[in-house]
Amino acid sequence: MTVQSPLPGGPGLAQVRRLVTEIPGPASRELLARREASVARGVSHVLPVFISAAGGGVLIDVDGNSLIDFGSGIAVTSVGNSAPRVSAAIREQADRFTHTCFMVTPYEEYVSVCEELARLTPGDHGKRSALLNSGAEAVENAVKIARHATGRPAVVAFDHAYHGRTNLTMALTAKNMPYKDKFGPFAGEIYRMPMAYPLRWPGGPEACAANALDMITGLIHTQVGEDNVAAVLIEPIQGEGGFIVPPDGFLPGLAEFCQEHGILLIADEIQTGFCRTGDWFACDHEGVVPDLVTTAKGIAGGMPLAAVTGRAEIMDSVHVGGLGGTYGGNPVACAAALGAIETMAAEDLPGRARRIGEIMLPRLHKLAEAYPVIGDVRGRGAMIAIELVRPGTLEPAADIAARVAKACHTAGLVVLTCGTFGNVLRFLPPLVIGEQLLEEGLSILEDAFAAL
Ligand code: PLZ
Repeated sequence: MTVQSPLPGGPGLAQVRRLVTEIPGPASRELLARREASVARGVSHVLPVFISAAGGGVLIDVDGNSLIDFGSGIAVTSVGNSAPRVSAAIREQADRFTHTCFMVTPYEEYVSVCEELARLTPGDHGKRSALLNSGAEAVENAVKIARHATGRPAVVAFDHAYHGRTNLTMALTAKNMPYKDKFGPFAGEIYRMPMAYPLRWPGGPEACAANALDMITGLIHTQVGEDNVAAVLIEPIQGEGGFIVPPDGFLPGLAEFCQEHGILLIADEIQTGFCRTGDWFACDHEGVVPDLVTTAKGIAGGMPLAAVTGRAEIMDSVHVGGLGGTYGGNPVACAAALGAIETMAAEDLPGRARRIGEIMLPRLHKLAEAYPVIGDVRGRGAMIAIELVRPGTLEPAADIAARVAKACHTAGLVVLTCGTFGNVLRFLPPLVIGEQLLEEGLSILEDAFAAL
């Protein structure tokens, strides 16, 4: 028997951290044992606690502990868990119908989501969208569409990139462990280029944008040939690879190069999109208008939904029946997305994301002054990270990142790590988190560094 929280989730949950057992408590430990005996080992977890309710900035576990959420289920519950408009829309839709398959008999909710995507994604050109179930599936479809529209085979991706775990998206993802190791052979015609990573750029952050653009365009010319490239695929701020923010000018330069050569620019906004970085989309920051945009995660308040949105003529170059899937744009997921998007506008979540950044960054910079193991503080809006190194060097300190994360977890703060070298602590609070809870989370982090 497991103890279930008597409370429903959503923003009505008490917005406090409260530990009533050790982490994990007895009810979670019992579920962990069942998990071990039934769930594949390859599917891992960050914290060994099982959740029974969540909302606002807290997660409640089956032992009654209330944890502060700096993870949002990996940048998904930006509107908060069980956000009222999202759960009401899900309930209403589930009571009317749960599935027809849009490819068999269509329904309005799918069309409404595509209309919202056309309105909200960068650029005011004519757009079309296709809806899918997961981020990886969206990236797969963006590549299919780009190849079809251009008649070219090659796809350019970057160092530190993450695009998913399917065969094509593993090929596009840069990091071997844990994503790719012995899962090959991988899809072909993927060409990897250096990423404009200011902290680690050999010539220093000032030279990074111009040097990286020179290298990338040079390598595409000599190793691939511009005319063979269907698309350049990039996360405008890299997520799993370490919250790497390219220097100003890099993305616009890349967009210009693509346009010059008839190469499609695909922005993977799966982690950065839907208000996370303080704009509706990270590309908005420098006014970059990609040809195709992939979205997922934050789009539907936790329901599985993803999309490819792009220039009408590119999207519509694909023959009738060339895109789809049984569940893509499921009506319940679409209703949730409409509720989530309404929440983002009504509660000014881009503004909330910027405010979160304004609160977090000064405290993190101060922490970095006190602890030279923090080699970099970076991010935008509510997508913030610190990169840990051996003091005075760039040598990654993954062991320290793991220790700090563990200390935070034990104290009831959910934080995630990331980065090619596993040495980045990332912070992705729900955008609706209360400021007191946010400050308390930062204090826990500071305590974790003090206790090192
Ligand atoms: N593109 C930019 O961030 C998902 C992965 C977690 P799916 N990132 C979290 C894990 O370890 O599996 C992601 C992303 C970017 C694509 C994806 C893939 O999205 O919905 O997980 O398929």
